[in-house]
Amino acid sequence: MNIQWYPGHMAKARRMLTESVKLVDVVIEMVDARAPAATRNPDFDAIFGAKPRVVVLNKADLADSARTKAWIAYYKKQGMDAISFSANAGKGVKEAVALVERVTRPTVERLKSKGVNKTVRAMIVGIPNVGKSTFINRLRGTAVAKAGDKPGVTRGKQWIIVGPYLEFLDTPGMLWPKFEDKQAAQRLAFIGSIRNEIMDNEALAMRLLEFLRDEMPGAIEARLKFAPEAEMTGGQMLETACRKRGWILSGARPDIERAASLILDEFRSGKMGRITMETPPREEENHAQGD
Ligand SMILES: Nc1nc2c(ncn2[C@@H]2O[C@H](COP(=O)(O)OP(=O)(O)OP(=O)(O)O)[C@@H](O)[C@H]2O)c(=O)[nH]1
Ligand SMILES: [Mg+2]
Repeated sequence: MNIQWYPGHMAKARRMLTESVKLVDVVIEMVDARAPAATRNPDFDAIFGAKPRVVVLNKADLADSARTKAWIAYYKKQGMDAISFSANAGKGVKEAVALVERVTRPTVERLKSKGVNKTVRAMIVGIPNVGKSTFINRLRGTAVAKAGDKPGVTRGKQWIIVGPYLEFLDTPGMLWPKFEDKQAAQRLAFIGSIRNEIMDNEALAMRLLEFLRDEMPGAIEARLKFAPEAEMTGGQMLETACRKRGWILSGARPDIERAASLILDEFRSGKMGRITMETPPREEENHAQGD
């Protein structure tokens, strides 16, 4: 899988973020709790510099809760406040507001002592489709930011008033120029953060089945009605799934195309079970990197 993706609108998004960060008190970096490392944009460190930044692990309802906790502990150890969130269900609203308040308290208090009621401005950033707009809508309580089930829904930045002294800047999802780590790129594709058009659905579904066979064979058994054997290829598993689930065309040919897109959909919507594909780097690795 060779992905080189940096269309013009991503370059524009980068410029916009660089400009916008000057207008806000805190940056909320949203990652997908199912792949907190792969969905983290490595460019953000350079773009946001010293601006206070917090992490929200969204789509926690689709992720493994023990691993989500481990990731939160990891971020905190790195000196970054973090919470989990389920924007769809609206779980974590109080914690999210408290998080923003915690980080911006010194500025708010300083101004209060001068008699000024400061409006806190937070910018939400992250790669496409992690749930930035849905998160803002949840915090506000009404759906004002456009959200949707595909990457690239938010096109430009948009200020949204969340409370009397709280405003959020919604921004378009931003990917990074090169996906050096092919495994990470694959995880992005599994969860649907990379557009389907630049990936072959069938190849992707085969890779996903191989991943599930190794990590979560129970999901294949439960949803696709067969026990995957260790030596089965992704292609063989896809064909078997067609037969077991009745995705068959005339002439008894397996409907591979349909199977691929249905399997990807089932995985992405959590029907195959809650799964986190990544664990936080271990202590020793951190030290090794710092040496
Ligand atoms: N299961 C689940 N789905 C979510 C959650 N948050 C958002 N979604 C869904 O994810 C999809 C993307 O949500 P958006 O809010 O449009 O994502 P975004 O980050 O604003 O995307 P772009 O504007 O394209 O960058 C939508 O179909 C949402 O309903 C969540 O916590 N859990
Ligand atoms: Mg959006």
